[in-house]
Amino acid sequence: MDMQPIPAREGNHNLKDYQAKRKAFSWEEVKKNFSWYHTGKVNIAYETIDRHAENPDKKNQTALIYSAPDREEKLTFSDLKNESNKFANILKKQGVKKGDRVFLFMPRSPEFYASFFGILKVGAIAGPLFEAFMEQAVKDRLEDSEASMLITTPELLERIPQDDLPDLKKIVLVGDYDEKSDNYVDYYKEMENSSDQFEIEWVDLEDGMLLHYTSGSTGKPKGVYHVHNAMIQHYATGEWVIDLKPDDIYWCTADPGWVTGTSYGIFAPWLHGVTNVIRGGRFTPESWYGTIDQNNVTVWYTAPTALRKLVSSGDKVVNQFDMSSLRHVMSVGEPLNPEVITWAVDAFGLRIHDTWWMTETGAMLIVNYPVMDIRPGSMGKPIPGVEAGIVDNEGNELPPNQMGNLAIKQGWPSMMRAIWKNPGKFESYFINGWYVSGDSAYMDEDGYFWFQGRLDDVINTSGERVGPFEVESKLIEHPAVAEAGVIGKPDPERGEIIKAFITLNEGYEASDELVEEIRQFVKLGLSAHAAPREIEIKDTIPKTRSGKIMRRLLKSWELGLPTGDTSTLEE
Ligand code: 6R9
Repeated sequence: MDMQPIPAREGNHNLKDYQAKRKAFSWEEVKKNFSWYHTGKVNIAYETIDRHAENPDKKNQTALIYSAPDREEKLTFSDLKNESNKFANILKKQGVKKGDRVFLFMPRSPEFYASFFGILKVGAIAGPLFEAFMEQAVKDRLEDSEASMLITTPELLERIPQDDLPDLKKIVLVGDYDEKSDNYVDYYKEMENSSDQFEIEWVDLEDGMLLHYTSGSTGKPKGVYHVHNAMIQHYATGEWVIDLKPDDIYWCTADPGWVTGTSYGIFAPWLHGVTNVIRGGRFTPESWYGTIDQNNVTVWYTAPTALRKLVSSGDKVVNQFDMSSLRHVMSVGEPLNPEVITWAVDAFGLRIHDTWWMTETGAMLIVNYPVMDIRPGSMGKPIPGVEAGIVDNEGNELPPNQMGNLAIKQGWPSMMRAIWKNPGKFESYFINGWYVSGDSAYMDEDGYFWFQGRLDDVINTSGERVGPFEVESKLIEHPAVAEAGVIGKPDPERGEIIKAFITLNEGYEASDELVEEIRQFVKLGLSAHAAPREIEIKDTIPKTRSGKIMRRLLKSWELGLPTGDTSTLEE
């Protein structure tokens, strides 16, 4: 990409001397910003909410602006403290203890955030799920984590296979319901009678707080386990990268089912005590621009898929809104197209700062600082305290401009501490002291990193990580489907779309109706974002001699590329 770098904006002094900051850096300095550094009492919920609620200057500041088509609400830090205390008392009464897994399966709402912090306050581990998940996706996650409690809404209840989940003791229902059961807890009724005083369960920095399920190229989704210590990096990146200032109105568009929606939709902004906008409801260009305009959002963290949709909605739409409150915009989740950066400079007079990280890494690692000159198409440079490199398959570092595995030297604060109940999987991420990301990239002479692609078969569709295995497994559950191979196919708006190749069982005839029926089957069984947009019926699916589906070959066929080494192809 030979686009000219876009220089840093005047007046933005955050981390001006990048090299000096890197050299002199120690995480110890960052730790001094936390109250536990002085008191020894650790809990991320305390640092995020209660600490501000106990500060006379901050307690009545709006912490959360909730804005949805049918509901507008504001909560102060004091409100959030009280509401989460009440919920923590409910959990305690139900016998939830430190280390228990408590899942949340519901749309974004003030109740979600009260419950989330309530879970952390009793020392339990929170597991947020996308509201879009269907039965199989919900079951896989609750089963693997052995969750004992779930907070959901009556509308979503039918997607929870209660009989198949022996560990799930109680379900808290947020909303009216008819069916009575000893397993159900009425959220509103219990909250009414619950005390807003609660003694927080103090934990260790290395105790668990969050379980985020994410997809790999093989197997079921895996539980990425994060500990309270991650707050050190949430805080630091909130300062250096998000550039949060006390008067900011911040909006992160991500759902808390995705790590971006917790690390940067919850922790980073509230650790810094800023006002946080949470938007419910569906995406439309008008509703998103409107959110910025109405709330005077100053700092905005979003994703390329949404930005591409905004670009294609045209200038006419953006010109109806006042975007002048914005000071700083960032992106994550997929490659940020240089065209989108150019568009943003025209549309709001601002550059978009790309950031790179993963569910496993817990927080940003490679970024474009506010003060950095942006090279459109590059993810930027590693934050202080983090060493990134390009390594070969043995973990040897490669020179600049050579493509290889994007890897990070072990030892940053927000790193996952385990893959839930799967130590082998966890070990497999590391070679020679490096955490190997699964992405390929190169670094230029000036230390900027450039994303090239995924090295495994993981699909990134509209910023969502989808494992082909999960989709294939669901496909072959359909009576008509014999075998399935699933790939990501490049798409200008969504990054990639899911394409499935299937073979049919005896007695089934290929037809458009059948293809649509199979698509719906995945959509209703797994989730809308995991349903293949394209399904092609084949006579055979290419497999290796050991029976593995050769997705790479399917992809080469699809894209008309050379097929490479097919020596392991089954006859
Ligand atoms: C936070 C998050 C991680 C994968 C990652 C990479 C892709 C993330 C990116 C990016 C290009 C960026 N990815 N940020 N690709 N440029 N700035 O996204 O976590 O859902 O686990 O996805 O997403 O492939 O390996 P997660």
